[in-house]
Amino acid sequence: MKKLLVANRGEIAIRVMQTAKKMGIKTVAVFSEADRNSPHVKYADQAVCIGPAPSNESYLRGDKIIEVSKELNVDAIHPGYGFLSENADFAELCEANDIIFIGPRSKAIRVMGSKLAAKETVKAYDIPMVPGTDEAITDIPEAKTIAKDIGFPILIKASAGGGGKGMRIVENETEFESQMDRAISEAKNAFGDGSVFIEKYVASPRHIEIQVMADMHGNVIHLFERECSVQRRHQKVVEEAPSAVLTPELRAKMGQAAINVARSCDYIGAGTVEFLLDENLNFYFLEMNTRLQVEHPVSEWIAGVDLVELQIKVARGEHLNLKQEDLKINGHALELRVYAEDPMNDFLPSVGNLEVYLLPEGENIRVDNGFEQGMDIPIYYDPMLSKLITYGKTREEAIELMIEAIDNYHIEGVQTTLSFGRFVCEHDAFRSGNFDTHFVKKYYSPSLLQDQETLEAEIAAKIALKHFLKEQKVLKVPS
Ligand code: MV4
Repeated sequence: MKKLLVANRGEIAIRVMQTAKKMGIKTVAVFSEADRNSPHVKYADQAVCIGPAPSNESYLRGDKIIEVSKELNVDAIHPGYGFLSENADFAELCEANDIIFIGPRSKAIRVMGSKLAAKETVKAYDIPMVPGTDEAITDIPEAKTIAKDIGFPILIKASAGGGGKGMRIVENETEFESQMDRAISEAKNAFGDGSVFIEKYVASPRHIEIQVMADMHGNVIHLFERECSVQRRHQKVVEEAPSAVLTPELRAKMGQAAINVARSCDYIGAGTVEFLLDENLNFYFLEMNTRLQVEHPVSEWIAGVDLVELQIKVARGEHLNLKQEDLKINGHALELRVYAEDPMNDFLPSVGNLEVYLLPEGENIRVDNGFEQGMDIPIYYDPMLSKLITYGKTREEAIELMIEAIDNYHIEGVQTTLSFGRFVCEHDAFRSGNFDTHFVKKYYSPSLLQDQETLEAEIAAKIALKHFLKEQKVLKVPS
């Protein structure tokens, strides 16, 4: 593999190219007209414009990207996350054109893209699943009987959904039919596939996911868990590894379940198996994400691996040289997603110019960043600016360092989620480790951020006054 094209933008494009460079592989960036001056374009050895700003005319144009790859003699394509990363047709197109797709084979992407096909596939592998139906619902009265057996509340999920899209809670029997009708028509509209199924609703779960890595020779390992319960409307905000609540025994069990999920679909490369964990620490398989995830750095830090390097190696056909029994968790890592969104105003995207943009630096701080001072934030894409990652020997150390790093991250020109990250890190529920997926809904309101800012301003004013008075005294003494 001499030349790698990264079919993505922003921080992840740079992140992937960093490892490619380290491995002596030439890099090709693709970019839209909106990204002409973006850091990922400058960072690459070669860069090609693939179309206008809207992603369906640029970053989603698989055909264009293949064309560029052939022209430039590209050996492999890394899709990053989002865009084409979980597009089975694109993986197939790469396969058909003899270009290595850095990810699993198209078949695994397709199976895991359908929640029902995924359930069917893992069935023989003894994976715990939430009680529910495992086939698309065609007969609503029959489904109602099943729902009554399971017990309300239940959740209707779209098979083609995922990441929270196409879900509906049904609290009781009387609303079952109407909710079912709506769910089916919504699924048809959103995904072109009206298949839905039902599950018992797990009321206050944690979201725990396991990082897996598989080679072409049947070796599959897991790289422990990530705790991703701090999320807002299915958008993760803070992630960490390891989870504050897993015991070594539970970790081993969930890790083995994740490995089995990967085996069930002949998985190759980096993947993530999502689980719900209930209050009694029962875990249930939800879905598998067949890509490198945004939050992969926290796993890299505690496991001491470079996941992109492993992805590239297994894509070249190499054997995983890591054995499960040799892997161990070292310390604790925390990630805050820094979005150009206004936490005071319902997290509305806050686009504009990055008038000031200064990153925190230091030992145990990593910033995976895609922006620089003076840039405009394009309106066309996800407004994530960077990921701020901190590490500590203990969870407390990682949290303290995160607060310090947030304070040393200077952004002016747009609103960001930095202040929100500080709120999370200072919250008792977060610090105690006793929280679930309802954390944000339960504890956050903009007024708290306001209060916090006022409090900080007051403290700063007090300190300033103290210094002022001290100086006054110093001045007074000699006289
Ligand atoms: C659930 C659930 C409760 N019970 N399934 C949301 C994302 C998708 N991967 C599955 N999700 C959920 N499935 C059952 N049977 C609650 C969620 C859920 C959730 C899961 C993970 C992280 C955040 C979440 C927020 C709301 C709901």
